[in-house]
Amino acid sequence: MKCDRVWRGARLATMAAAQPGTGIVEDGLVAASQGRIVYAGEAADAPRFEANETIECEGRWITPGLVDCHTHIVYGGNRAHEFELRLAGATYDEIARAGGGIVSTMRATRAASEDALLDGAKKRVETLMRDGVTTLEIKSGYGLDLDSEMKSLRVARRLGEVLPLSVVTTFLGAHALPPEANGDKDAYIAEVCERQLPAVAQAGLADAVDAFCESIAFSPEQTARVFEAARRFGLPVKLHAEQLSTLGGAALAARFGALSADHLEHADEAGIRAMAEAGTVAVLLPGAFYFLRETQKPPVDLLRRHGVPIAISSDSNPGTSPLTSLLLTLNMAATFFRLTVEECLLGVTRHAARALGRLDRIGTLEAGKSCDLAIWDIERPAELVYRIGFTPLRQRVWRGR
Ligand code: DI6
Ligand code: FE
Repeated sequence: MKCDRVWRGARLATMAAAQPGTGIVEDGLVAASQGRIVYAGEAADAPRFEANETIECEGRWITPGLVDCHTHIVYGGNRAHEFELRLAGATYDEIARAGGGIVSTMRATRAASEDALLDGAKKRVETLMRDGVTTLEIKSGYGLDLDSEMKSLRVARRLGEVLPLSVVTTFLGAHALPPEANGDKDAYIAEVCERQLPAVAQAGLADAVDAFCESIAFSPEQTARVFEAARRFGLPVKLHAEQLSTLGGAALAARFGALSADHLEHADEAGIRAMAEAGTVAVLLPGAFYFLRETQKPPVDLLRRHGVPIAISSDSNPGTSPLTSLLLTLNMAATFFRLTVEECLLGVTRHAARALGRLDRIGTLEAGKSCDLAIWDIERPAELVYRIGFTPLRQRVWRGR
């Protein structure tokens, strides 16, 4: 059988649902043609391939390329000064209410040119890529007006054109209230639903719609309006839910069949049961938990008991998670949230792909999927979670290259 490339002599963690755990194959082979996997599994069971190129992996491990399914990585400026204020005792909430926080990044994002936003984000994305990331979700939400939201989403799309990775975009107009709304959240939500979202959808700039459901942001009722608008344009939804308080965001997300509900530190059992029934993925974001020095952990045992798939993401953003390492994020998920190595690895592969609605294309090593691989210089997969500030990535393969 002819194919473009074969990787052999590798140990695989296929992450395929059909196999137990992480789907370990001790003597594995991966074959790719035209950017897709045509075979991944035991070398002994593989058809005889005639490849244009054969790569000897010498016992290295291959996992699916990693998926970072929740970032706000396109933004202007940074928030180092607010970090100093927090070190001096101010809280995230106080800074946000005093006009800092998301709104300070909004000002810098509005002021930045498209090229400047691209240059800034590109460096951060390249850093994530050194951890083996091949698919990245990027949200808007620092523009908070039509032009700046469109600008941010265009930059996100361009990142996927200038860098060898797949970018999935999410419209997050309902992230915070811009100052020109003069405190009128309902009027701003109307603007998001009637003006921003339709324009973004018609321009094809968003793959999904998100909102920040929180007392410092938008209520469940306002969030529901955004979700109804998304539904009118056929866009799937996801939600920043129960990060700082219990507002019922998890159940709300489930009610709209959301791809994911993210954060969830304060989620209750009713919300988690609803997520399980709806097939909504829980995206845990230990970087924000760490950086805000939170003490309330997400209810991991409840998620396990109800069988909710758990994804893990960097939440890379300037305010609450200035984090650009997905492997460090895994170490945090294990250390703070007590996730197992298997849960961590599934959280940045199969379950993260599902949180993006892309499980049919990425997230596991299975025939038919995009040949996105991370090849690692490690002895066992636990090393990907164990180290702090070290990337054992040998090679990243995106769409077969
Ligand atoms: N939750 C978060 O943690 C980030 N956005 C959100 O909705 C915070 C973003 C920021 O502070 O800039
Ligand atoms: Fe976020």
